[in-house]
Amino acid sequence: MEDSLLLENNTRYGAEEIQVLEGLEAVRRRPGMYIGSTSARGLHHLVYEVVDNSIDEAMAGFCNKIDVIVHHDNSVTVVDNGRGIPVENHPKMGIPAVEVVLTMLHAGGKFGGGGYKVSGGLHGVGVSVVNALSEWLEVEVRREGFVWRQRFERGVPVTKLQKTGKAKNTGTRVTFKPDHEIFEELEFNQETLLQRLRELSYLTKGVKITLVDERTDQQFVYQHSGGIKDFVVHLNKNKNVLHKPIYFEEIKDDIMVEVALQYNDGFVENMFSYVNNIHTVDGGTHETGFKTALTRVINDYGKKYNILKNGIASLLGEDIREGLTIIISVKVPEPQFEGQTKTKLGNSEVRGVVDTVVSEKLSTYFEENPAVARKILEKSINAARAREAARKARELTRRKNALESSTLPGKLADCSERDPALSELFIVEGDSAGGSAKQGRDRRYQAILPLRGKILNVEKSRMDKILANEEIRALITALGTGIGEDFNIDKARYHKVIIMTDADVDGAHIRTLLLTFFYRYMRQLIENGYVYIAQPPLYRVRKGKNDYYVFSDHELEQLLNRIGREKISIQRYKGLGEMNPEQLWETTMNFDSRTILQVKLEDAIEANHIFSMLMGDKVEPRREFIQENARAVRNLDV
Ligand code: 0RA
Repeated sequence: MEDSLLLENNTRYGAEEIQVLEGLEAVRRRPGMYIGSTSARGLHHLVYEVVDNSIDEAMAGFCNKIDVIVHHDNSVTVVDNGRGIPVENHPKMGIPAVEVVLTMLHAGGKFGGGGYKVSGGLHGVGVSVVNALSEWLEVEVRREGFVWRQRFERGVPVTKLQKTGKAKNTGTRVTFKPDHEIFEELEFNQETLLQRLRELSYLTKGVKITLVDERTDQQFVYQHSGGIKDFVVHLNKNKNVLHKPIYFEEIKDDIMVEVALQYNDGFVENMFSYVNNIHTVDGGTHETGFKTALTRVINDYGKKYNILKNGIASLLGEDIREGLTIIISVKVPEPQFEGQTKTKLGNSEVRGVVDTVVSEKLSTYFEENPAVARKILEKSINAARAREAARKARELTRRKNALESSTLPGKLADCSERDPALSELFIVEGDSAGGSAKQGRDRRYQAILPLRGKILNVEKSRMDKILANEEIRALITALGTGIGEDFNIDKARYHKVIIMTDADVDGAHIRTLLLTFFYRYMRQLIENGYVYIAQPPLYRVRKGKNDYYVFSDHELEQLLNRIGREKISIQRYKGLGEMNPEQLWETTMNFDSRTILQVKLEDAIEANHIFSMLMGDKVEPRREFIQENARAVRNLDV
């Protein structure tokens, strides 16, 4: 064999093995290329990657149950009841197929038994990547009447595939521990995982997805027999809806199109689009196809039945989409993602397919449900009439709000420095933390803007109402940039805008809200790298005269291992307000010792997504989220 390598222990490595090692090496050397980053986001992608494989199995019709278990040591298990990864020897490699799937880059799809692979976007890189980036990974396959197991370390098999018992059923179980040599952050965030699993459960109808968090002893179950139709109902909860949700799906030219929509009596368009289960924030050809079709179908219907008269010759797309909640999910064999953040579908063939499918299905629906068609037309005509007037009125009120007024808000404690490049603005949650920050700061370079609890209430409202919120207006004035179309980055009064919130749920909430706000109305602030998140400590550990500040549970473990567990006192900071000015300065604000995280556009996109789904338009969404989960727990199998 020419293409081979003689190892020290005299085993000869063939071309395939070399390829495997080189593959793993490449992944470990440049993990960001495969999973985006090695931050918390990349860490969570590992789970999504494994779950995606089970979702593929569900979409192929062989799996209806997926369990995700987060263990105490932040290792994760994903179990499904699919066919199990094949165990027979791979014809070319001469090793079990499951080992090939877990060690060869992009090997996952090669055995695919038809159907759609969700892979292709941000993740979809294959379980071998998860394997390469895990300290260890164990796979257990139930297939052909037996249980099979194999263990890997940093992607390299350390056991052969072993038959360990008999099995009546089939399925795959993968347990992995993310490698601390690779990831900056090792702790899984329960809500982040729940968010994605819930979304997947809507996108894959019928499949039952469970998250068991052994760290908190909690269990959550998501299952939606109606799929994206249930998703639309969920988004329209607490709204007055005009009709039952409309749902259809069709496969055309190898592209699967699934649409669910429902009008409410509000004025906001709420569209979520997905390609192979990836949320396409920036839309693309599938969205365009849908919009074109909807506009045409409604206009045609209006003309055909003489509803469009009285001076309105035709309706604009934006008129027709007022009050529309819609999910479009397409499955495309070879998706092309475009744009800076790769969240826009580029495949031009999809536009025509979606247009055709939506046109056919919707016109049939309207012929069969004329009452619904009339309601939608009536609403659209009102929208068209109100459009001009509304826009003028809106602009007037915005001006009146004096967002660009030169008087700085009273609650801002400004810095004395006038050079924006040297100035920082801390946006601080709560008056008491605001007080500490004002006392603890370096007043030459650091300005403090406390946000009162009231900002929490605005989660009920849509963004346009948030703009009327006093706290937000103070923020806009303090920043000096103006907003939306009038935004001018050159007027920014600070080149560091640092969000400093409590390390609890409300804090996360306010951070999400602020990031969403920046993303929608001051995107350049993020693109220019001006937005940061402060990292206050989670614990203070006191031993004798020494104080140690730690920033995660993982760090706490490490510290305790180092300094011992005797004669110590541990304080968990529930809020910034629990720190005195000196502590806040020392741990969080001091230029020399602090860590601040620069917000990337992707972080803001994620925040925006979470905001729209969880907070944007629901009454007391946070409580509802918890209740929904509580309900889910009661619905668990008994
Ligand atoms: C390759 C081929 C087949 C299934 C799978 C992979 C598979 C992979 C994963 C990963 C997690 N769960 C999974 N379940 C299945 C099809 C095998 C056949 O034709 O029977």
